[in-house]
Amino acid sequence: QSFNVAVVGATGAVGQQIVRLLEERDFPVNTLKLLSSARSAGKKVIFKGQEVTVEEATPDSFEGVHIALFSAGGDISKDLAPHAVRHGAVCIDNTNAFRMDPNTPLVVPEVNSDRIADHNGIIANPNCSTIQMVAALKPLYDRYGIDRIIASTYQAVSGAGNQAIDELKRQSKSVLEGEEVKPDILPVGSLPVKHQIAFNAIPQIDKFQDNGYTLEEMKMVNETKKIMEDESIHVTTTCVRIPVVYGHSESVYVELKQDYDLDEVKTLLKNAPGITLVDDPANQAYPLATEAAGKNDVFVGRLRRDLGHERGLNMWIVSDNLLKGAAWNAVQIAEIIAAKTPAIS
Ligand code: 11C
Repeated sequence: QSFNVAVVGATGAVGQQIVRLLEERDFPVNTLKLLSSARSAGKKVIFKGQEVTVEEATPDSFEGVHIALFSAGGDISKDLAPHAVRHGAVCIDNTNAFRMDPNTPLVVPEVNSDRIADHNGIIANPNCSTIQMVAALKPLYDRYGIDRIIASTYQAVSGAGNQAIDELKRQSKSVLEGEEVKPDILPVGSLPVKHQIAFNAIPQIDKFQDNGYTLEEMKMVNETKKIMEDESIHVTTTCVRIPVVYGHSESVYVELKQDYDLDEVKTLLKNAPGITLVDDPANQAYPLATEAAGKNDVFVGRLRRDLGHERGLNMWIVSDNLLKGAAWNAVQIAEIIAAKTPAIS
């Protein structure tokens, strides 16, 4: 049993990880089509020892494709995913294009894998900062219920793509060598004002919305409610870009609906799928971006009861934004689809 797979955005920060994971997981690939914008077409990528040439993605690229993984930006997904569906492919979309569409499931397998079956050709992968938070909160939601979430994020530059990684490295070198820093990409490539990211913290990820929150902050608010299927949860967020390359960190304060026992919380998290508990203050053990980078799990620690609210709990949640936050979550969904789909070749 194997599948004709297409990766759209194959040369981007997430696409590269998808291709690597398909190989590492030995995903049942019959043919692999690597697609991109015209700019990256012609590049070569090695998959299982074979050179694959990246092709320009067009509406007809999806003929014969069974599973298409998109991570080339929302506009490309909006344009091309419907064509992939027309050709009979199931699309797993890493962009914001379809996430809040009521007919598109928004899936984190540890939380709501049962929703995959509801798809109409497209399954949306949530935003990276949402994925790691809901994966960690789901066991607590199921046991106690959740009234309120207050999250502050410390996000890696790789969330903004390979160019932002280059920018952080270039700027860090300039600062250390006493040269002038010329910000070019962050906080938002398409906006005129840029800020230094090296040795700085920028409280803006994506564009501001009319309500004063950024789009990244609103993604966390809206996606959390959709994935948890609970509009009553109060969610508020502040998203900050910091000079880290891989791994988003989050300070999450959660008010549970029922009284909780801290040891039970630890046990629930220890036993939860995809979660690694690292919570040993006596030995200064807690999740770190440097240790989460390159791993598929979500790491949780610094668990402590709020000093003013009996049902308040503080947590520190860290995960590799390109892996569980994007490529790994998408490949997990692809694996679930593959396991449930009859043999096709
Ligand atoms: C960031 N979270 O860190 C963003 C990247 O909607 O999938 C992911 C954007 C998205 O900049």
